[in-house]
Amino acid sequence: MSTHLHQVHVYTGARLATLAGPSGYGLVDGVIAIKDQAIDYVGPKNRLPGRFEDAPRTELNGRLVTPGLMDCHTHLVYAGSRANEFEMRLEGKSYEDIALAGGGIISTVKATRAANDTDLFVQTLARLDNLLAEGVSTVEIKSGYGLDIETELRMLGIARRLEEARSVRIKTTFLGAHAVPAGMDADAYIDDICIPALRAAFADGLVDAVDGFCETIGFTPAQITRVFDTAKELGLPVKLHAEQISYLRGAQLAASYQALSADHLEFISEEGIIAMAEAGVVAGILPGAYYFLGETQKPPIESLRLAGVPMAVATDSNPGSSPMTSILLAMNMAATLFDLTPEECLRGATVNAAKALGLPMSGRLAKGMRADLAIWDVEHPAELTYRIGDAPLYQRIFGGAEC
Ligand code: DI6
Ligand code: FE
Repeated sequence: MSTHLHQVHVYTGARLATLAGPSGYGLVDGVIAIKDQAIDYVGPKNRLPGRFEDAPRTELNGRLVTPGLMDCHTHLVYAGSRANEFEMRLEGKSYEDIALAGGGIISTVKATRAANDTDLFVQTLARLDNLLAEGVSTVEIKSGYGLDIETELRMLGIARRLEEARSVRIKTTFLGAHAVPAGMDADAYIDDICIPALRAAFADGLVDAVDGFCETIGFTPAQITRVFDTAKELGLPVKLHAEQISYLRGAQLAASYQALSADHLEFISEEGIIAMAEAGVVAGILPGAYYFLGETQKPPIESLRLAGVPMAVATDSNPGSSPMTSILLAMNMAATLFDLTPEECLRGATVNAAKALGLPMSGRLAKGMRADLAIWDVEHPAELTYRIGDAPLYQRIFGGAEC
């Protein structure tokens, strides 16, 4: 964690992928000046305002500077591993079969409930560190492996505590509607546990947004509606796991609540795409789960693009369907598997991820934006999406401070 705080700093010799406009990398060769926690100037060196004349400087020798990357969909807090289910799937069982037989999410719930806070924290921190080593500044983290009031709150509390251990911004999402606990009725679970857990977590200041798993193996739109109505009453934004393995009109449901994002969307319909476009809902593109589950139905990227739905790219880091802690790999997969352009991938992990998190002052390099930066040992931004297994990070700047 950095202790080097400064008031003003100028980085010279930078190649800046500003992403400032609605399209293009917004490449600028020049300088970026930071004052306190915000970007004060981005542009050519000869127009740097005079007030920065005596500011400390760092020469970047042509290195690429991007906004700090943002992973806007993760389930980073959990205990245990599901390698056994990975083996079962390779022996022919499906993800749904395993879930219906009491494995899947429920097996991670058992491990998470059994883990003490220290173990849960340490296991999560290791995953977070993998993301930070790839220039990530902001991570969204969901609950949903507790499914009881105590453990849902514990997960969110651990997510919040990560901000004290590392230079990172955490956005917490309550995902009580993730799976039905063994032996319980889904409706009773929503009314008697999930919604009270949401109210308790909110009262403790632990919730930034509310999510649900709207699938045939998860919750129905009617059940999600009850959770979303509670979120609305509490003034919390919503988002949704929608149309990943079944088509339940989750995208339309998310749009009707002005959700921040609807994520996965492999089985979304044209009607769902239009609803998202009209409501300004971000599409969370999660190629890790598609890859790891060996799915064949891809999200309709070209239709989303044509409709003007902003696309975010995230890891969906979780033990069951996307055991991945690399945002750069998610970007690479979004390009290789789903045909997003490298520019869309970078936007997906910066400006559009910021949109999906309700953080309009992040994700671009422009005056007034938060000074979360990633400085890379590459010449062109396409290299970030192109490489596999290589994190060419030179330096991370978080809130204006070098990490
Ligand atoms: N996100 C989720 O929450 C589920 N799928 C997904 O993409 C399942 C996570 C799990 O299997 O643990
Ligand atoms: Fe997920």
